[in-house]
Amino acid sequence: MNRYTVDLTNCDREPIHLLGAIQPIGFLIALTLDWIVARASANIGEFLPGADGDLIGRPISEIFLAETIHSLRNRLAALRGTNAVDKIFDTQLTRGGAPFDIAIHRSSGQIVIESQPSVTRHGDATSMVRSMISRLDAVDEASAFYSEGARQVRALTGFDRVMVYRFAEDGSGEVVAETCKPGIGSFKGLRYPASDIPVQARALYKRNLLRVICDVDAVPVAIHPQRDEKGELLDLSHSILRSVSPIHIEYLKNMGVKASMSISIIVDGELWGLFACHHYAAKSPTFETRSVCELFSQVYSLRLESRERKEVMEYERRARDISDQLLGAVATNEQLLNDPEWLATILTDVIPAEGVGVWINGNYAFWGVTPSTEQFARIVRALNSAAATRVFATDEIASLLPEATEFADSAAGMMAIPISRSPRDYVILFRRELVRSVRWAGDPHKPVEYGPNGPRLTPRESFAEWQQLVKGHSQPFTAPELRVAETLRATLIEVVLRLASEASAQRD
Ligand code: BLA
Repeated sequence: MNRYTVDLTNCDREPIHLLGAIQPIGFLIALTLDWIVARASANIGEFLPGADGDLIGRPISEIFLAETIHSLRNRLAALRGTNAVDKIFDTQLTRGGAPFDIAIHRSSGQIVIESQPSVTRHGDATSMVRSMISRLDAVDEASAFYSEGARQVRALTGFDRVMVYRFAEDGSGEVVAETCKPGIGSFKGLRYPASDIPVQARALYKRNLLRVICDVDAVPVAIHPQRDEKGELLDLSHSILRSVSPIHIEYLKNMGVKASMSISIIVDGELWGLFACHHYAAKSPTFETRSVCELFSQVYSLRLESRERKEVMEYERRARDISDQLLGAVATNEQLLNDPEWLATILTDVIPAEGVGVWINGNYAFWGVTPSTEQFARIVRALNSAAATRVFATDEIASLLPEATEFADSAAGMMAIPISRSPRDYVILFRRELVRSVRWAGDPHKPVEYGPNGPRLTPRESFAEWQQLVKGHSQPFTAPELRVAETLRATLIEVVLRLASEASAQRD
């Protein structure tokens, strides 16, 4: 097996698709394009009595039944040069042998066949997914949609805990829904830093939608030979049995988890999140259950995508209504603009914030949790020197004004909406530091012995790491919120200009 030295400092560089080993629940054979055995996992003899290391160089027709090879050839032809995986269930590989489930795909110029003994089948996979989906369609709220997804995956697979883990733009993530067996505590609402699921893993999970770790204590089985005649390692990106990163195994062990599975949720071509599943005993979902899970998460992803589009459209429509309301109200009562409470109620209805400050002609007014007058004046000066003529938003005011760390506990992020032609007058929405609004739900685990990398590889330490990383940051402002703020800016400028021209007309 290849030995890479991985530790907490170089996780992003661990080549998790080239570890040269599989999990012992099945075996792997890689064939040349003329169906000669080029590689085999060291455990093949346990599954195919009589087959062992000297398979290399032999035609597969000497080992598998002719009709099985025929089906495999047809499946491979249908995959037409892609890396996609196809599966055949409940098939004999050798005469008189037990039935196997088989997965086939192309990789590194070879044909990869992975197999596992078949177990009793569940029934019709399509109707199973159909009934799972119809339950999803019955729910309304986003949070209920997440919980229902977790419930469905748990009902299908029987994992002790199933979570919906949602990624933020910076790669960190949050457990947004969870369903679990009683008495194992909860991770719901918790956040973790991007490094817990490093960059290359997130990239792989966009291409390969599902991975299982059947037993964290199982010894990985090496594939021989590791390198082909060109010196290349077998790319296991699409392998079903791929053995996973030892760092991640340590994470699971430190958590007391014995088996894990995760399924990608892809929205608009990006990794939106994962169904993350834990089990406290070894667990090996069948090839068929995995296929149903993949299909379910693909349909789930599409449903989520259309829900999110609809949500953004509805949000933007509501924002236009608010903007009209604002215009109409100020037209009949111009004093309203100097009333921060009124403005705040309207604005925070569409752009959540804990505080609002208004700065017009050197007069300021506040609502909610905001910096002091003097701090506010400094922010306005900094904004003016940055000559912001458009909406400016940051989740870390200190990136614009270093001394803002002093008041980060009351205002860590802000959205500044310039409301006069020259950047001078502003409405500013403030958000509090994010760590203050998220609390650790308690440690659901018994004390465990830590692996060589210590307690960092545990959810609690991850949470602490995440808190460190987001210190001084607020919940970021989103792209739709920025678009809405631009609309509101145009409205506010219009109002301010009209009031100014009315005032000067009165003076003349
Ligand atoms: C993979 N890390 C993962 C996966 C999850 C997590 C879900 C996908 C693999 C799987 O299905 O188990 C993280 N699991 C979590 C989190 C929760 C959870 C956050 O249940 C919260 C409740 N991991 C670290 C650090 C490193 C690291 C510090 O914490 C590296 C320095 C590495 N995690 C790591 C790697 C993988 C991984 C390399 C890829 C595993 C693979 O697919 O080979």
